[in-house]
Amino acid sequence: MSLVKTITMKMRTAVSLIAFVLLSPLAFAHVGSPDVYYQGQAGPYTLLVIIRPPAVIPGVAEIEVRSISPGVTRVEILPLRMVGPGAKLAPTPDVAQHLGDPKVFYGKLWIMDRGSWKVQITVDGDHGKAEMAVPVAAVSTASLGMRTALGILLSVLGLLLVLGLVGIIGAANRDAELDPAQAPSPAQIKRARWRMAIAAVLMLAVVLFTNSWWKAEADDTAELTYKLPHLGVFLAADNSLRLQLHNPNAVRLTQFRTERPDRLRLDDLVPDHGHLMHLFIVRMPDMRSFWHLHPDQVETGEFSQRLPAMPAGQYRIYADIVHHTGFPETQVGEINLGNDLAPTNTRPLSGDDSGEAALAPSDEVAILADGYHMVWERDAAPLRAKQPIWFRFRIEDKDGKPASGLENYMGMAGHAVFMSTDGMVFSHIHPAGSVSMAALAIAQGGTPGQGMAGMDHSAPSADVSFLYGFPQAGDYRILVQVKREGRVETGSFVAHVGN
Ligand SMILES: [Cu+2]
Repeated sequence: MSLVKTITMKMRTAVSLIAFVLLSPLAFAHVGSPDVYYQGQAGPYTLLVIIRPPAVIPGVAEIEVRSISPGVTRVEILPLRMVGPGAKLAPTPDVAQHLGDPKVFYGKLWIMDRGSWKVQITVDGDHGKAEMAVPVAAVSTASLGMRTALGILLSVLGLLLVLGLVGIIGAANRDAELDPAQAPSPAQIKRARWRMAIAAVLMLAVVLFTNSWWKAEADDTAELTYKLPHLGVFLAADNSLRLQLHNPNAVRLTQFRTERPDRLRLDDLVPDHGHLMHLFIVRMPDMRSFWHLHPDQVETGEFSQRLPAMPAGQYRIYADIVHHTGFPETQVGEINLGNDLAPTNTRPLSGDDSGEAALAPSDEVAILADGYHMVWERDAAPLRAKQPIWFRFRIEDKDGKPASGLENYMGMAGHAVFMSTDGMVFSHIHPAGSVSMAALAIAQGGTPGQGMAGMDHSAPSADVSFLYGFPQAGDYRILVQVKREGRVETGSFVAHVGN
């Protein structure tokens, strides 16, 4: 590694450290909900993992591993690139530390580069060693200006350094050969002044050069800040919804400075639980008309879906996709339906598509379209932001008995959307947590097509639970989808989240 590169990295590290202190995490895939919550198996051990990625890369991710199974004595954590050579070049893992509770292990990891990462977790305990990998997408969500006070301080110190150096050069040329108390000759003074002038010009050149170098670095970094992609949305006469993916984000192909930032690709999408795109269309602000569709890719970056008969309104659109690196994105858009879409000019729901036109939100018991009930089995504890919470729901028949006939919906017992009522937070969640199932498959060394692996293929029971943590306080809606006797049912719940 060259000296310049080393210095650059150190400077960047310092900048991002400052940024980490100043910034709270903003938007990301999922929208506005960057933290990872995942529960899964490391061999015989069940672990609940929370990863809080930094707001600026390079930066520090916080990792919390809670052992649900007894007997875990040691946890090691290691950040690795999801794909490419970096995925194999493992640095030495960090040992996660206890903070009080012996079942909770905590550590911090430096994420040095933007993109698709995984945290490799090695546990040791009563049943021997085992491993699991949890995907995490690392992006900078902001680049920061320097604080004015710090800027002034550094400018003054810099100026003092420059003046000091010029002064030293002057003194050396004027006084170095003199005896104590001897006055310099006019010729020596003149020579010293000349050399001070030359030194000042050289120093000015150095300052200007480093300033432009710094600016180039800052511009590169700013270009790599993650921007929320906004879909191009167009509704054709036959009520086909056309979606043009937006690609505003640059990536650096390798960490080396010689590689200029490049665009993310759109020709590299991989299916996530069976579909290249999971499209959610939610009428705002009432959130009563809710649709979960799976458009077809008609061209690179272009998707199309004939809509079902939807009621008029202003709709928010969220499109979940996953890149081949396991990097998940949610693209957002809007569409205004001036009139109800006529049943004669629409396509009835089919396949995995689902939705409801008039969902009544409830606090605890949602009445489903088939007359069954979905009960949110919540305790009295208030909901708080940034806490991992198991959201448990039970499907009951009209007599209040656990429902039979539940089926897997796209390979899982259920799918849930956690969405803030202002639409600024949107997360598509599964029983295992907030990770993209395709990314999880890649992290565990499989292909995204195996995104169904590790899921329970047996017929689900009447209980379904989801692991999630709200990113911030506010009002949310939880939209829970299960499949029973061939029909997808959606329950809508109101959640008030405090700090
Ligand atoms: Cu899903």
